[in-house]
Amino acid sequence: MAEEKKGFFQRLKEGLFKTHQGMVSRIDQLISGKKKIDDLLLEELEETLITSDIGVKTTRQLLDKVSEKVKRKELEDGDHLKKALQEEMFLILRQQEKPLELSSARPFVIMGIGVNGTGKTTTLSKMAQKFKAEGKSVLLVAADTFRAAAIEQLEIWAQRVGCEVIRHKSGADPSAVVFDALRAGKARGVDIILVDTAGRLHTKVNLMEELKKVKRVMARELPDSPHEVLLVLDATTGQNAISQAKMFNRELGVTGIALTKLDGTAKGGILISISDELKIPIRYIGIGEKVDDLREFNARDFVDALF
Ligand SMILES: Nc1nc2c(ncn2[C@@H]2O[C@H](COP(=O)(O)OP(=O)(O)O)[C@@H](O)[C@H]2O)c(=O)[nH]1
Ligand SMILES: [Mg+2]
Repeated sequence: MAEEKKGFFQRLKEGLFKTHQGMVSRIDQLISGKKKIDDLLLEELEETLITSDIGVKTTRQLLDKVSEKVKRKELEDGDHLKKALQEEMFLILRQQEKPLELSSARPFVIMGIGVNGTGKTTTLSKMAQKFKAEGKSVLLVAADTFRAAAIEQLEIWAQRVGCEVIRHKSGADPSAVVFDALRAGKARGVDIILVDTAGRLHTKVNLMEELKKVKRVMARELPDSPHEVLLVLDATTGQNAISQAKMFNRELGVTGIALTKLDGTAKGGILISISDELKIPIRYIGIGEKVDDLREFNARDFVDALF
């Protein structure tokens, strides 16, 4: 078990290695050998944090906190400064460490949303696999009917997971697929329904209106559903992820976030920015393509692995 735990943490460290190099190693360079913390050092630190996508506002806030400690002579050297920074990041992240808890609702409906390519289909499929492993029955729903390939991709996942997929022909009305899925889920007493939606933004059919309709159909078929509106964001898109989140939240009301592809960026500081600016629970982080690479978000593990 200890071995397994170590392997699990080691994998997280590997997944965050680029950000470690891009941010923490640069912090190390700044502070190495510094016996005194001066304004120049703090300025350089500010630049490092901003270029790691922590965002101007959140960086400012972090630096205010550590500057106060410097003034109060609580931080004597660079190592203390680094430790303090790590703890302040932890405090921001901890506020949004709220794992997805399944209520007693059956079926429990999760609607995955987000722009194309962020990782919706893979994230929902990985979640399906995790729920399956916990002994729950799951249904995957192909409500991204825009491209035939999207439906096929979900079917391949469903085969791998060993669960059923509800689908219509490509081009069908996503609301109709969802209607069928909820009917089927209720009739069969399914535990969890995971709904994969489209993410194209620039086409004739307005995506937001389509998703709102899907949501309305869910609420009509099963009051209080969807129980989770999970927004999937791609860490490699940086500050764009924040504006996407604001837009989706305004239109649809987001109840949780999954941030994917942290393994693919040196600017994983975006997670801290997301946590601080959006105040939306962070459910999962993605650090690779394997099922185990989708992790329930844990603030302590994240900062420890990062630093
Ligand atoms: N490296 C990496 N790739 C990921 C992660 N999550 C998803 N992907 C990949 O991102 C690509 C797009 O994912 P997909 O689920 O099809 O996105 P969708 O368009 O939002 O449904 C796929 O190749 C996934 O394997 C992650 O955490 N890390
Ligand atoms: Mg997809």
